[in-house]
Amino acid sequence: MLSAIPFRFSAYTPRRLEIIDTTLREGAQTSLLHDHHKHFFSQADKVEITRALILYGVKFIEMFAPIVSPRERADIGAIQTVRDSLITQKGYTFLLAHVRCHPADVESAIEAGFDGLNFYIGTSDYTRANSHGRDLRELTRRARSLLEQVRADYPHLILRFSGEDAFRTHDDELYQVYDEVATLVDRLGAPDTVGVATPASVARRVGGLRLRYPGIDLEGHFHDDRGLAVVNALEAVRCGVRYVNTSVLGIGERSGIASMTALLFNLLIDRAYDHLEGYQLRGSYPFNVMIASKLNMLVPSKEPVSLTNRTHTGGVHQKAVLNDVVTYEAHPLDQFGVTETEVLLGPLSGWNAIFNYLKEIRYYRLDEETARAITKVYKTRVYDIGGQPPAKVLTDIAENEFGLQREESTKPYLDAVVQRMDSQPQSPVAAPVASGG
Ligand code: HCA
Ligand code: CU
Repeated sequence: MLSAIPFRFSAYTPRRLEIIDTTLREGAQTSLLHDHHKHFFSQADKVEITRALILYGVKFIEMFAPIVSPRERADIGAIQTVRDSLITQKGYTFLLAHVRCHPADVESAIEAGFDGLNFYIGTSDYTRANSHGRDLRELTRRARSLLEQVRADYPHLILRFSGEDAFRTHDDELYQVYDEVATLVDRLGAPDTVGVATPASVARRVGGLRLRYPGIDLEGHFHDDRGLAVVNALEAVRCGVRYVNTSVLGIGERSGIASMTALLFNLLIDRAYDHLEGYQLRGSYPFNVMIASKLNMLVPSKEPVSLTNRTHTGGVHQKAVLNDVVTYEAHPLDQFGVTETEVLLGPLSGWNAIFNYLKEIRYYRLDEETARAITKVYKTRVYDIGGQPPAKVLTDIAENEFGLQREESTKPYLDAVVQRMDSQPQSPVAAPVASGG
């Protein structure tokens, strides 16, 4: 099915940083889908993710080639429809198919109306021996003749070539392949397929490619096996890579790849403002929450753009944060849509937080001295509460042992206040959202 309003890549001026989001391809390979009994993204999920990506400002979305499964093939039309429906609002978004250097993959993608093809073929000793088993000369010859033919027959398509496992491919072997295909493609990728790269090796590899192929844009794809995906992506950007593969929450094969919102968050902190043009950063946290909920989980605690990073539990931290959040919140998370600070009532809370909670959140009439006395009792009980929430233990002590009374509510808006000191909804204060994430 061809797009209703075709658009030429040559009419688009790429920004300083173009995210190529691959949540729908690499992201669909995450084992988290299996861990949480989900297994695949439904068509409705894909449509929602596509819409969110486009509204967020992403211009390039990678998907599986239709040949992967009948279901993948069937979902492409719905994704194109949502893309087309947003053209007047957001401009054109390019849909790219991830294809092996196989004519059947290529034909299926062209027939489905993709805007571009992301070719990949294993170039390292490992992928050559265990994936396609071809020697380098044969591999190069095949890739070149396929690309030549596609370039000639479909000049409007955006073509990219990646040597899979590039970071375990010797320089001379990678160049041998890339020299043959470089003039035929719009971008060259150099994926760190198994997560072995470091910032130093990224700088070396990107520097080498930059020098050898000065006219061609580069694409980065970094796996997180060492926990370095985001830092490697940042280094790649610093060294001149324009296109970066990300997924929401960094989901992907094994521990995944660079997280989209984590990358943009770091670029903002590093003041690389020219890289942030056109991205709706405030949508970051809602986007993370959306994908997490599709995986039936909370936003992981290690995700930089998370509520966890605005949640405070230690007594010293809570006291300081209640005075001024900047004491323990260094980053502009509000600009990424994490708009609240959480102070969790727990065993480590001190009298400050308890005073604040009882007075400001629960509207008890009390003075500081009473709060200190209540805290002493609370600290002896809170470790032994069975399944009860700490807030229940605290208010029981406050009411039953200290006889605290609530303020008469003369302010009607108080009923509508939402606070999350405690995960248990208790009238008149609703606490609808589970903490964490
Ligand atoms: C894989 C493929 C890939 C492809 C990256 C790319 C990788 O799942 O092995 O095409 O640029 O990490 O190499 O995701
Ligand atoms: Cu990958």
